[in-house]
Amino acid sequence: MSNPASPPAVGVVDDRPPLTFPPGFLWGAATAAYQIEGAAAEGGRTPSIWDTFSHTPGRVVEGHTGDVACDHYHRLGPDVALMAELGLKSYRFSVSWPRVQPGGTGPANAEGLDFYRRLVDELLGHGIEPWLTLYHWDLPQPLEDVGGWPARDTAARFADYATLVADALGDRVRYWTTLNEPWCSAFLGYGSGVHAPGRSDGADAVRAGHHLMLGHGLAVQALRAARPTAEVGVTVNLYPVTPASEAPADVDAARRIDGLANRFFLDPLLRGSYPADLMADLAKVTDFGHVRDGDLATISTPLDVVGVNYYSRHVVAAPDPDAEPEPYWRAPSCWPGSEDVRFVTRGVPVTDMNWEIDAPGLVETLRRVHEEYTDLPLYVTENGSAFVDEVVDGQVDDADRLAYFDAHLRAAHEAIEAGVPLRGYFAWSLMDNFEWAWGYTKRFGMVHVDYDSQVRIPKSSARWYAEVIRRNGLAAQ
Ligand code: IFM
Repeated sequence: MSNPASPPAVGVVDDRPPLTFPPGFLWGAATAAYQIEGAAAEGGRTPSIWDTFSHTPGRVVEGHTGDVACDHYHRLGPDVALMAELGLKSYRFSVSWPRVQPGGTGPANAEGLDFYRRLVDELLGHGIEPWLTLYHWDLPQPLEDVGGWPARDTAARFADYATLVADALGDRVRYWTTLNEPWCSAFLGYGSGVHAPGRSDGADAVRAGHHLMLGHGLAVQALRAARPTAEVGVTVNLYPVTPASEAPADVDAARRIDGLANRFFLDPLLRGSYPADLMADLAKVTDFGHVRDGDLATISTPLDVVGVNYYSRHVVAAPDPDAEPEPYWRAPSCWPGSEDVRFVTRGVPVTDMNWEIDAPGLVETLRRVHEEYTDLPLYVTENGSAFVDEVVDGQVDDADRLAYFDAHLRAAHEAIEAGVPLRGYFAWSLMDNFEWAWGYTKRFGMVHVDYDSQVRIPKSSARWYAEVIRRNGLAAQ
């Protein structure tokens, strides 16, 4: 089978045309605090749930932790210079909550905020637009100790933290994302437990999802109060969900997983309601007693932009009592109430995460958000792939990753031509980093990181992406 993400083989004529993106298209790359910063116990930072989780034996592959990571905390200047060398127009980073508000309550930690002030100033000094994410999964541990996201109060704490950051950085940061991928925080963190804090309870996962969205809504209001000119949004990770066949039972399995993966978040955030069919599917898990009057109005507080993270597609089939469950999805499950739905592999090329490469799925996803949910400007706030890289003579030729980006940028362009108001694209990731439960064993970066020496080597994909940015599009091949 041919690889949908690969350029044609040598000798095969490639008639793909050059593609130009709209003027002002925001080309960027993304990272997250715990994945790159290191300096876990410096400058007043206190543990987050990911510090606790990664230091718990058996939770992260090879016992890796984010203690040092890419040591970005100490290498901010050269790292931003590298971004400038690649020509990035924007850099999406996240603020570590326990660095700026140790413990998750009380006053700001000036030293923590100073790190982000320096980062933002350095970016602006190089003409790079800072794009700030408030929460990329690093809940302060003391907030987990009093209940974590399943507890309603965490939402209010998050809004307080948003105010602290907006007061400090609102004068120089235009783009604000409240949450990154609340599905992962809720359903991997509290459902399957493969992410921090590693709890496994379907009802807690559903409560966590609701309180994350409530925290988002309260934070949007707090950001607007602090900085009326801020452009505020949220980032959701979305998947097209395809039935393995047209059999009604497979179609229903796809409906259920689409409900949990996509509509659980899109509907409350952009329509102010939970889908009725999803609530029915979840009836044996929760009675939704945690949802109070007014919550959905808060959750759907109007936004300025919507961020979409896209990696792959889910193909699913009806439960089969005789089938061996896929290990990753086995109970405890991140699909409460639909644990028995089967995730099917189609035999198409996959990345090193075993995720199927499916660029057309990006077109579908962006069109769906625009056509079914919102006219707001959309940004691909993450898209990328892990592959095994090899350093040869000081170079990394990551042809697979480059082909993945190429195919997905072509898909992004197709979505724009179909009328989607897509305004920017952020590659995941600027550099190799701590890939959560996989530790440092998976590399998503356009820039290779040697974790012993901390030497950075831009891979072929980074050089290629720099050229894409320079041209504002893709050259004819
Ligand atoms: O590394 C993660 C990132 O933190 C969130 N989105 C998906 C990426 C790849 O798994």
